[in-house]
Amino acid sequence: MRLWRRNCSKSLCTVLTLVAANILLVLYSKRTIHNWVVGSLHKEDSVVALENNVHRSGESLKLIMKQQGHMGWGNAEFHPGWKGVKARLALKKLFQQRGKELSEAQQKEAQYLFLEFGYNVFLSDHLPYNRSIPDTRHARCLQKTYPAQLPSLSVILIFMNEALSILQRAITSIINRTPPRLLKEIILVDDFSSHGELKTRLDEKLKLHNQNHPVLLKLIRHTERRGLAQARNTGLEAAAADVVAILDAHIEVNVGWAEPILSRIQEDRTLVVSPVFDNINFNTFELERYELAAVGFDWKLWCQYDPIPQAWMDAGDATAPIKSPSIMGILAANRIFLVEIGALDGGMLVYGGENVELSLRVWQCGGKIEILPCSRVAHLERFHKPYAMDPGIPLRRNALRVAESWMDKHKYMVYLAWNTPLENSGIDYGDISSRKALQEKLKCKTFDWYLKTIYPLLKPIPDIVCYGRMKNSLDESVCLDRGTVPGNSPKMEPCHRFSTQNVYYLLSGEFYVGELIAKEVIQEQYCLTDSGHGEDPSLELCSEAAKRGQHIYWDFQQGKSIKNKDTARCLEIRKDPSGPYRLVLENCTKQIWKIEHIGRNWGH
Ligand SMILES: *[C@@H]1O[C@H](CO)[C@@H](O)[C@H](O)[C@H]1NC(C)=O
Ligand SMILES: *[C@@H]1O[C@H](CO)[C@@H](O)[C@H](O)[C@H]1NC(C)=O
Ligand SMILES: [Mn+2]
Repeated sequence: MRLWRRNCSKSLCTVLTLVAANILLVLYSKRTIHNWVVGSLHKEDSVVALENNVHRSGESLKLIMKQQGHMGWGNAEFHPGWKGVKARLALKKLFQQRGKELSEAQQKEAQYLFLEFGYNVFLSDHLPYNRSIPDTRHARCLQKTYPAQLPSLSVILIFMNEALSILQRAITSIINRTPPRLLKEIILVDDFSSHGELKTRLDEKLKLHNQNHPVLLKLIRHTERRGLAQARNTGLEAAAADVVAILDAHIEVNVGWAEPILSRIQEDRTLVVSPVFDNINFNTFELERYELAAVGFDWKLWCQYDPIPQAWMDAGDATAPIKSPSIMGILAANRIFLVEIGALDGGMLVYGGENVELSLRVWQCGGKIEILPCSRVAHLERFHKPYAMDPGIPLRRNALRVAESWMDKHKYMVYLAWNTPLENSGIDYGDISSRKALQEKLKCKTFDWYLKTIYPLLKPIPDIVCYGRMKNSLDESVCLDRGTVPGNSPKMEPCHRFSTQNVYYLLSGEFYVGELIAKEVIQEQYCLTDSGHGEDPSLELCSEAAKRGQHIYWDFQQGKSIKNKDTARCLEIRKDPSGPYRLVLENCTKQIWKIEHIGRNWGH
């Protein structure tokens, strides 16, 4: 999840800051992360360096490195810097705060557990399962009353290699903070964990719970790894209550979380609702309150917090449901309705994108999505996920599956954002006939309707004529790169697959450099600019550069020069003696450029 803290009166400012931070975060290369993670361990004199540690920690680190967004496979991508920073900080804090009290063996164990699970298991194991957390609801939520008669609730907790103490704390919070008459069952779905303590020890713990609360807990184990969407479906199939709440297992529900959900779904069975999340710090386990926000996504279908709709703010009721384009993943719905609209897409692999698929289907096929401000769930955001794979790989594959299933004529935007060719992408997104059958059966509306009616913030850009990495024929091992952030100097860098080397050439003559933003309000797209003086090209915010009359329009055709329409200077590269290639603006010498994917005018 990308997060930004929202302040009603300063939302735009907050958005801008956040987007800038995101751009920064995508910049770090594999080597940087390696230096950070390993470097920080080396510098941690008080602890045993990683190399001295058990072999498995080394393996875990390799796994993490892999998950931090290496560049090996295809052009899948993850935000490595963000996770790298967190990893570094977390390890540092872990030992600064606890290092003094811990024996060397304990320190090793804590470090091993941290790398294994992506959060401070050592600390979690020492915190009570029934710990109190701050009530983060708005004061007005406490005055709300709910009908005496409410639907029954099945809670589904899905997990894969979660620490047992985390699961125990989730279960305990649900039992203690849900009215017993409403809580029919808690269904645990294990997506084929390999971790030992989740086997017999979990069985024993569940038996203990069921002694106090007969038949409350059920456990279903997948016999092979089937991914998040399937795990959610498995839980849904087993559920029997009127309403299902499908949660991650690394959560603690807060007081009064269930009543707003149950009463709202009782009022309207076509609602899919989400609680508001607070963050459980993965190192300290302290709760960080998050402000209200709507949930959206970008064209990579990566989820993002969006501004709350103006209509909600105008209404002035802090407890009112917030209409939202999407959900983060955790959801509650009428069980029968959720099955009617097709549950989760079982064709999704690993995780990522399944939340957007469900969201589009809900809105386009007759349902609605709301965030309920009075229902709060604390969620632990790990610094790495347990699925042993670069998350960018399934995320891109799943995103293309969503695009092909639901986004009709706008699907090209997902390909563009992932820098993937529209034809012959080589990516197998699986059989989508079940999705098409649902569209027929439920008479779903178009994605165009969804964009116009539900999510006007997300803007298609139909006039991108070519996109991808851009190379000069003098040296095809280097690509135009967005350069250091903060900063506005584009560079030639060894080619890689992160979005800092994405280039989009528009019919208007603009060159977008870096990640495709394409969201209204968030005017953070950078344009290649000729300032008119000096040799150096720069990157300027497109919207502002256009207003200021800067020279952001270029003539370009595949295999030709890049010539500024105003200054008539060309973008060229020049090799300094014994140095790398440098970008310059100069009188044209017929250097030629190529962009990876020949596009077209995508039309309307
Ligand atoms: C947690 O459980 C213990 C033992 O049953 C009890 O003494 C304690 O008061 C509980 N704490 C909370 C916050 O409920
Ligand atoms: C570039 O071209 C202009 C106009 O043709 C000329 O006046 C100028 O001297 C040239 N600059 C260089 C560095 O050759
Ligand atoms: Mn989660």
